[in-house]
Amino acid sequence: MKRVFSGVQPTGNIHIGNYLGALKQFVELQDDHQCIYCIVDMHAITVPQDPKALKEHILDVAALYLAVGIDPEKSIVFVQSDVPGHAELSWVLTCSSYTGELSRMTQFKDKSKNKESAPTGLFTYPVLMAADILLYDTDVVPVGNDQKQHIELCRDLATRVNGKYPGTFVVPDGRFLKEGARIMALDDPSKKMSKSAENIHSRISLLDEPSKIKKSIMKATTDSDGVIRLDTENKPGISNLLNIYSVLSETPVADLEKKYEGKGYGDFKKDLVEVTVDALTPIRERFEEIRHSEELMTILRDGAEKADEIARKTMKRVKENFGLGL
Ligand code: ATP
Ligand code: LTN
Repeated sequence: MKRVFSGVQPTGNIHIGNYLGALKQFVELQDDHQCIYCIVDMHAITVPQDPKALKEHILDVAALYLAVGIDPEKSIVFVQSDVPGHAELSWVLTCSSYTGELSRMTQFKDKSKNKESAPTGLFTYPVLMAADILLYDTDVVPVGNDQKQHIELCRDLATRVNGKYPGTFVVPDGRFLKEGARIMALDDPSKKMSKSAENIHSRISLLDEPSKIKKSIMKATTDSDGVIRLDTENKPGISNLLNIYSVLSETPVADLEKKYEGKGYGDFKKDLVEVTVDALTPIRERFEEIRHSEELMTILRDGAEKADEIARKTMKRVKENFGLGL
């Protein structure tokens, strides 16, 4: 079975962009892959975090993983900082990377824009991400489109090290979802939906109450020509909503365009509220059941143990190939 690895940062409320771009694939892959899903808390501290809130967010993401359908009987679920190999391998890979290639990462450029000096962790973030992936001899990495450049860097690093020390790493492939791969912010469809955006109506979180979902969708930016048609360039707002509707209801966009021919944005948005509430309610209910349970802690502890076992084997090989240690 091919091995899958992916991670989500515990930096806030998981939104439908994370769900449709990443988590939904995580669940689908479980049946015919060996999957490892991580809560990447060490990535979260690349920007300042409140320690108490971070702990809560770690457990939130873990409970959400399970609530969307990740099954701990099939997949390994764990917290990144519970497995020391991530930090260890990250250093080894840092020494195989160049400042030039890291400076070209668009996420770093975005996040450090207008700052006189950026945190070093923000700069080396993609190297830690490469370590996450390579530590488990990963074959496939399901992620949203925004991570393409980071996956490319990971492949470059693996190939570079293998060139020097053959057989060190498995070179992984990214798996990007086309439909729904990039969900845009509801208040500004030129930006991606993000956990960290200030306006809460820019996103729909998986745990939003129906009243909040309604408010955010009804407020969503559209355009003035009143036609419900997919046209990302000229009608980014409606196209984004169509895309969300389509993936949540598993209906092709063309069918939706037909269904709403001659209808207004108001009707369309009302139906989208219903579709969204129907899709998210079972997730919210399951989340409430497990978030404060002892079961969740046991799953994370077991997960870390299993992950560590794989990580140790890789680190042994890496250290041997690099000539590190005794
Ligand atoms: P932030 O915007 O605060 O940096 P984020 O929302 O991008 O965070 P991550 O934890 O970085 O969240 O991402 C988790 C997963 O969700 C990744 O695989 C990422 O590619 C995917 N993802 C994030 N935002 C979107 C989006 N708007 N549309 C589709 N996928 C997304
Ligand atoms: N950088 C990713 C989160 C992430 C990740 C990973 C995804 C950290 N390590 C390893 C896949 C594999 C993000 O911001 N979405």
